[in-house]
Amino acid sequence: NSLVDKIHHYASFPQTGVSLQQLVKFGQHPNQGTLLNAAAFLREELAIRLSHRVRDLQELPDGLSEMENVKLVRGWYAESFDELVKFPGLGSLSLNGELRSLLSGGAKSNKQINFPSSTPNLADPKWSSTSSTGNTGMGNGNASKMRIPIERRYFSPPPAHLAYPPEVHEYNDKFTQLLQRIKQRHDPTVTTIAQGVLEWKKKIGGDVMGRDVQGFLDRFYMSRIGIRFLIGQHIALNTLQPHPDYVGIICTRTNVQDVCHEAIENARFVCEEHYALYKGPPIQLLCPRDLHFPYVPGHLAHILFELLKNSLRAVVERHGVENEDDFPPIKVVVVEGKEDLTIKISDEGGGIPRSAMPQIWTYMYTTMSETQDMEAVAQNDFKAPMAGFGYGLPLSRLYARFFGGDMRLISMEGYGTDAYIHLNKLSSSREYRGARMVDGISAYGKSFWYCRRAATMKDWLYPPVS
Ligand code: W6P
Repeated sequence: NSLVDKIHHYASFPQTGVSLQQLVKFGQHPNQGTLLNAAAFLREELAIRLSHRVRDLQELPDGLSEMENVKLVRGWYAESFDELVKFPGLGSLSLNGELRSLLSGGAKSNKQINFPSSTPNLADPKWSSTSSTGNTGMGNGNASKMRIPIERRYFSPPPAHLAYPPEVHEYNDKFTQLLQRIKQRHDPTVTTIAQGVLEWKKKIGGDVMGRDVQGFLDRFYMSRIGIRFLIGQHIALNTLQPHPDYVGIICTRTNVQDVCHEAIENARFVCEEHYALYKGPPIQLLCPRDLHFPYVPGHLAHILFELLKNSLRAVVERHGVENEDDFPPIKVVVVEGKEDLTIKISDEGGGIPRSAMPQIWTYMYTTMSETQDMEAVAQNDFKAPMAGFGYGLPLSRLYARFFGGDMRLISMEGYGTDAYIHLNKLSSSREYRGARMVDGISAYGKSFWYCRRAATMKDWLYPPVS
């Protein structure tokens, strides 16, 4: 089977890490030439990453690979892989000499926006119809000429030499649409794998998950975050209205207080709905008003929302819905250090015994009975927000780790829990692949960073004091 062979071939290449810095720098040159280079890079890189996942899904221990839902997900990965490798390469475009040399990386390399070059063997025409994608540096001599100052980029028409023929735009749009379809196809991956794991757990009749399965799921979901991040970034660069603070889905000035505020509102809302409360436990936020750093706001909001829900649930269940007016507040403190940005969420929800701690991070941990789990998953009710599925915490920690952060829980059984979110201000994408990081760590230059202090204490308080 040629698809199996192709997957096997691509899976023999290592995946290439991409740092946040590369993406920001690249995204600030969003003209057609570089977008096409991004398409060429992504087509190959995604094919490699997807092929690795197909292989991993085939090699799961103890019959987990044989679960119908796991096979279903594997099928999606193979299908998306197939669509990517079948997508015509840049070689299919009839381009003029200037653009061709721009895309083939023949000109001098501009190190500043150099994307990782892909694995050389894939340039073999046997595997890729575009030999030019083989070693395409993202930038080159011409790229520096095309550089448009950030504040003018959005509002002036492109210089004449950037007006590419319609087929270039068509090619670019088609590729973006392919990525949109692929992203959508994989939307139900987490729920479907979860269902597969539950079936498997039932079949082997065990309640404990081996370390190998836990490790597999960590790597698998981390990889998924990376793939969807790359796809989301490309789609955003091609479809979203430009915004001075955004490069694709990366916000170069993610305001921590704003994101905390939003997560607090959402978590409290969900809590109030779930427990039919008039007012959920109060949440106090202490955060410098102007604290910002480059990040994907959606990732941070997701992490905060997840932890806040856990704290809210613990407080409500410890103190009882009938004591609505006497809930002890949950305290969120945000502090900026030189390297780290740390968010601590403290609740008085009674804490967790140390013996239960390791379970918190497993994909098996749940506060619901198994049958309830099965039903909820079957109904695709994964988002049932307060349900306590047990996937929220390990997944949130992966989101934190994705850009070099981490998450920790410290508990005082009988009193409450402190959750720490550590974020790396010098963010760079680090994906886990086993114990080893795929990505090199390239920090931002120091000049990029500046720390502003709150003018007065009231700037630090939430709700805002007027
Ligand atoms: C708890 C259990 C928990 C998990 C995660 C975050 C906060 C809390 N509080 O009682």
